[in-house]
Amino acid sequence: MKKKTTTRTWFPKIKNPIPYEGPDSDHLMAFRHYDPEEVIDGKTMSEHMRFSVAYWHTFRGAGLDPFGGPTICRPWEKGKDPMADALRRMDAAFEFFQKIRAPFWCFHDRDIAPEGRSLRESNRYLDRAVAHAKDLQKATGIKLLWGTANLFSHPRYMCGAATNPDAHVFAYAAAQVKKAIDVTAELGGENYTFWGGREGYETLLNTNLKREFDHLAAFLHMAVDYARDIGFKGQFLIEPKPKEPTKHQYDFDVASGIAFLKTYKLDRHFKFNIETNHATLAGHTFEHEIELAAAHRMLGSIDANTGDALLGWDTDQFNTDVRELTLAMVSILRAGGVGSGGFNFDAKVRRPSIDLDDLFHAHIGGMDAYALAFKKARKILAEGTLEQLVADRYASYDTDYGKQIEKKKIGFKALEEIALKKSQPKPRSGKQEMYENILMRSVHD
Ligand code: XLS
Ligand code: NI
Ligand code: NI
Repeated sequence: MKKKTTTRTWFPKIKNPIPYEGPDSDHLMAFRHYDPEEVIDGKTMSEHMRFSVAYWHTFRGAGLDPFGGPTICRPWEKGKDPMADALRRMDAAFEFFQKIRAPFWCFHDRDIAPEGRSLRESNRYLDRAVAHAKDLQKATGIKLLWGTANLFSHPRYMCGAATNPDAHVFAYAAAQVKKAIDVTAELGGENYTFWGGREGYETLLNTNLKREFDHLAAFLHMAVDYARDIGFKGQFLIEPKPKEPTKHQYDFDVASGIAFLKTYKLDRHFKFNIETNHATLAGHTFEHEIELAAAHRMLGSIDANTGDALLGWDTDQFNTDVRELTLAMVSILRAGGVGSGGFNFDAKVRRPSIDLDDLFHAHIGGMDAYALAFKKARKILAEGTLEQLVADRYASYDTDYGKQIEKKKIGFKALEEIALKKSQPKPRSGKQEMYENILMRSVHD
């Protein structure tokens, strides 16, 4: 990564970069497991992990919650001229990306530039921010993992964007996404994400569900067509979430996403951006969502965070649960990785974590936990005990009539003959506790 050369520093007390000191270090401003330069299988850890910082949380998060206003006040926010603030904030952001050693970043259009009084004015602000981002990317070597459009904050989108009952709002959202794809392409973004924050309904009483699904599909087809027209080669991603802010969101989870994309013949163009906290909100585990997307070759990227077991909403916390992450990593590695995706920390510091240091502690923890999980998952797969046990569990489908079932070469009549001839199937233990002990051994040894 190239060094950035600006005189002003926003994080004077933080070393550039945060050092890797190994598992025995007791320094809190150091990595213990993530050594970006460590080479594994011919690739650096930085290339394996493809960590990304989420602009909206780390640089726009002010600690608001439904009961109180901002608690977090950053030195680069002067509050006089929104465009000047945007540019200064971006300098601070790129200094942060470098110091924390994240090779990627992600943003919504409205995170990096203010919303203007008209679409034209918003686009003009965005162009200025993008020109600055382009310079900073060039100076630092930091790249854009994905861009997206904020189609949920402004009141015009309160009843959805592509699924809004008013075609005028649909048109406005289309214009905004067109521009967001343009700027993502301009900055060399490797993916473009759609998270359908308000694409859903609050009550069926006022909703034509079928028309809204059709409109959402039409919108995504238009995005795909436009990307083709301008030669944008990035991967399109859908980020499922079952609810919040909307009561029922259409991209509920990976399973409903697959059904939607296949129904509307969009599946060739999309993969999934899976967020841990969204998986659990949908009543799934993180690894379930990964495994399902991978099974359909639609695993695209990860929004790395976690929820709180006691709270029922998207708390977007940094995840340091190595056991959970190891399970996720096993599924990711088995699927061949995330390709052009990465691990984007869609996570925010808690409302009382108001120091600049806290941003570093948060990311260090998240990056270390993921790096450690990556190594543990590799060990589990290389050692092969779990893989072998699972293969053995399904071995009856490798030969004879089991194989014919998988090849669809046998039907009910022939299977009935077999069943009548053979004695009762002998129950075999699922051995869950033994599997759990194998995992525990791998995570804790
Ligand atoms: C919100 C989502 C959002 C997307 C980007 O819950 O996670 O932050 O990642 O629009
Ligand atoms: Ni997300
Ligand atoms: Ni989220």
